[in-house]
Amino acid sequence: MKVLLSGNEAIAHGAHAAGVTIATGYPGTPSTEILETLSRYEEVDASWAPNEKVALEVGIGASLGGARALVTMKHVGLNVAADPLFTLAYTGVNGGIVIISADDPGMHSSQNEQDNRYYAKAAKVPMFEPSDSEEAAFLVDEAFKISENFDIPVIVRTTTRVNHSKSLVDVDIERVVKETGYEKNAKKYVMIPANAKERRRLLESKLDALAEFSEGFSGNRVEWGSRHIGFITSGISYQYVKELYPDASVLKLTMTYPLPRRLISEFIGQVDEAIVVEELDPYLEDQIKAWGLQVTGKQYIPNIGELSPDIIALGLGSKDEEVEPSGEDELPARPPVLCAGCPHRGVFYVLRRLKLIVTGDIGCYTLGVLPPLESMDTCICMGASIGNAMGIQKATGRKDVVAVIGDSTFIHSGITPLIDIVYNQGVSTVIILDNRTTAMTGQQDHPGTGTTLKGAESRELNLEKLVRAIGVESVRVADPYNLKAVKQVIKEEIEKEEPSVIIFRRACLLVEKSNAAPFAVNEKCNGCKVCLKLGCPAISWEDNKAVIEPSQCTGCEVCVQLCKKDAIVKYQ
Ligand SMILES: Cc1ncc(C[n+]2csc(CCOP(=O)(O)OP(=O)(O)O)c2C)c(N)n1
Repeated sequence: MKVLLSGNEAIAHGAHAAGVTIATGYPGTPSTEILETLSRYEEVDASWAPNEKVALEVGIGASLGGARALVTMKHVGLNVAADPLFTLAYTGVNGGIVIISADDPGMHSSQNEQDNRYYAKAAKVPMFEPSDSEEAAFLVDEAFKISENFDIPVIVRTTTRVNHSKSLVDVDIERVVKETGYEKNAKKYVMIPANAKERRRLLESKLDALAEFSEGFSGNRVEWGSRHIGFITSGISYQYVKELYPDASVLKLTMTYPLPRRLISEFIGQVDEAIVVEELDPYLEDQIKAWGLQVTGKQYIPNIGELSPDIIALGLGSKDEEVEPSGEDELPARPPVLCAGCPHRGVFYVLRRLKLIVTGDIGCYTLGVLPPLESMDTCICMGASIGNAMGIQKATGRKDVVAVIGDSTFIHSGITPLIDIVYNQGVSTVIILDNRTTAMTGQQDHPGTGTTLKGAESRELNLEKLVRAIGVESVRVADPYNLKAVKQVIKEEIEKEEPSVIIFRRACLLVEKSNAAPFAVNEKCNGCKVCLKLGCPAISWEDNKAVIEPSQCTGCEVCVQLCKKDAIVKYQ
């Protein structure tokens, strides 16, 4: 039976069919739904790790224990997990390990658009790139076999379009579980230099064998058509090429590390002109050129952003007069905003008033950078806010440097930089915006919520106790809906000659719905616009007066506290 599945659902399905028993990862768009889907299978132990490095390390342990392990993350997550990855290539696996790297060309929801194909080459591990859901399911299953046959971890690299688009997948594949059991083997798994040197040489011979495998792998295939132009492509770009040039010859590469050199060379030799169509960097093109083969690519196809049939047609326009961009109107932009009633809003309002240096981090609260709140000075990567604050404080000598970080992000990578502040005698204030969830990626649980991915009750990480144990003595907890309290506690803490942590705690409204009655604006409104400075999407401006949309207002009362005219009252 074939059913319509997203790429993420298909990957989960493929992993289930492959007999995966342990699956772990850290949320991150566009990868998140893979583990959420897998968690519905009773027979799969699916869990959120505190970060991607821990996820991969658990995956490695599971593999050594004999299980097939799936580890999922978004592209930048692989930066966090890179340390174990590079050495895992040396040790190899026991049960198969497949790592999903979900890349985000176009940065729909990411801070950069790094091309993770280079990770496969740099870490020396095989990589596969599906072009649709059916292939994603097939490749995950296949990747486990390759992982075990070649004793190596495998990366399956997807991109947002593949993760989130739906296509038909055969779901009648039977689940086969194969567990190999644990066997002590220090020479293989303890990477002291003496052992690592041997494994390093072995890895090179595995790559030679994998390159040979790549030549005959069914996913690397030629689809012959006109020999005037031959396209070399992979992933979602393959779909675009087929849509635009159904009659052209195409070499579809599905195993993109190691590449099948002979297959590519023979293909190029049989077409008049070979063009590489690939998203982001000239990963394929550079390698093919390095072999001394004649191809073009990036001279026509942009290396920035997501591709589309239109962009490719435009780029190759001079070559194919018949293909014109469709010229469809762009959809109107809908910039993201903090939700009405978001507990982060009041904190940013106060931070702006106080004119502090605010080092920011990644999560819903990053939207505090946008007007009218405009109260964030930096945002680099998860966990960076705290180290950034320490550095700015050291360089400027200013005490009024505040790091702002979400609860999930603090647990992910905020703990070690806080240790640095304490250890190296910093005095910055760290604000943890504890909304009791990982809101940005769709409200996933984390150690601080006390509930697992499977919905089981677990021990809740106590942030106050944790930061005290690190050595922070000034630890305050306050309600972010109370603007006076927010202002007072921040002012007091930045004055101190010691590190301090403020936890503003209030659940995200998408997790705990509000039952409070909405508010409305009455005739006392004098049009001062102070309530508009909150940037609440429930408040708008009509006929020189503020207006609150009752269906959007959550009754948080933050705007009520700002109105000097008592013009914001319960909706009647
Ligand atoms: C290394 C890395 N992994 C995952 C992500 C995806 N991501 C962005 S923010 C975030 C966590 C947000 O949760 P939290 O810090 O609690 O803030 P909230 O969105 O709830 O305000 C995640 C998982 C990322 N950007 N980088």
